[in-house]
Amino acid sequence: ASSDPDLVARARAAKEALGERVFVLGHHYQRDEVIQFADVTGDSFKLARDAAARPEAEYIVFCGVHFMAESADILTSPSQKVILPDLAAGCSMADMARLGQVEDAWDALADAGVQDQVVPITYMNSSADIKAFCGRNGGAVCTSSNADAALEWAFEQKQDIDGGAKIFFFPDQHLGRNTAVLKMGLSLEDCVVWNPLKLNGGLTVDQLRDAKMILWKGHCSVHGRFTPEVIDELRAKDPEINILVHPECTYEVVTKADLVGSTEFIIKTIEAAPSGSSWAIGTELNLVKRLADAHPDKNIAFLEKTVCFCSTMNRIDLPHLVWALESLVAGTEVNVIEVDADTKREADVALQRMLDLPG
Ligand code: CIZ
Ligand code: SF4
Repeated sequence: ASSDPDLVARARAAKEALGERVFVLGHHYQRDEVIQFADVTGDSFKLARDAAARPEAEYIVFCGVHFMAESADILTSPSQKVILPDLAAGCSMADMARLGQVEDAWDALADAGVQDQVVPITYMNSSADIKAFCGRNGGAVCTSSNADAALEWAFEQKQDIDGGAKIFFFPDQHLGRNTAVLKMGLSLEDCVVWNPLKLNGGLTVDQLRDAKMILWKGHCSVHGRFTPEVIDELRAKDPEINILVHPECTYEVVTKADLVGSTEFIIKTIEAAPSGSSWAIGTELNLVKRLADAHPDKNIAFLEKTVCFCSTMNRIDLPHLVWALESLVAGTEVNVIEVDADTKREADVALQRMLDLPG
């Protein structure tokens, strides 16, 4: 990486001055120039746990996006402060489900006479107020590595109810559909898509009654871009190539891939892959590049012809990190992410239900 040597020296000096008082978390989709200063790296779920395991750190500097910093604030002790080096580092997927829209949808499910059958499940990639909504309405949070366990748990919660259990899943329709159909044995017809921009989600009462999965019309702007056509082209060129993708990719892409799994699964798979093997990976480009650099004995390609970073992840750059760290050295806290007490309590209920899932 072509990090400015002056900024590298300043980040190093600031970290040294702060010592144990600061703990820097780096999401796998972060730039190399930032990752080099991370005390630990991980996906959103692992980082939330890593933050909770550092009670002695006064400050958690979260190099990732806003919803992740919120989750860290919920799971760490009240005296710890979580800092997001750039407040503009949001997540377009999380922004696709706003609390008001979800509450309107919930009311519409009541009007359709099905709300009693529904358990709300939100993906980790959602704002704290959406997690709190799930907490107070009998639901839970899930990640890409435990979505199947979360769906199973949710169906069990309402298994004896008239008409059968339903899940309302947000914000990522693809993770919801892929998990329901490919892991739980539901059919594509069991899934309907709730469009928050349409009256009653664009669905009829009959459709809601028949559905087992109500999927929010949200997606990831990075993972949603991979296409089955590129997989066909790569296979035509190299029949031995292994296609490895994240479950935020579309159903068509996931069904064509050889392996599907969370960010941590993708990393472990590449680490365990034999020397000389060929891979095309469908996930964020900073991570794919880093995997290619770390494994020069394997042929690792990106599953797209065009550049495909997560633009909001990339907002956290070395200048922002240096600014956040130097501010702490100077005794000024910047960009503290603080979830209010009520939201925290209810979101924690939904997060704890996830942490209690088997496996
Ligand atoms: O797409 C993302 O942002 C993912 C997979 C995040 C995470 O770490 O779970
Ligand atoms: Fe959000 Fe997708 Fe970026 Fe992840 S990769 S932070 S889901 S926009």
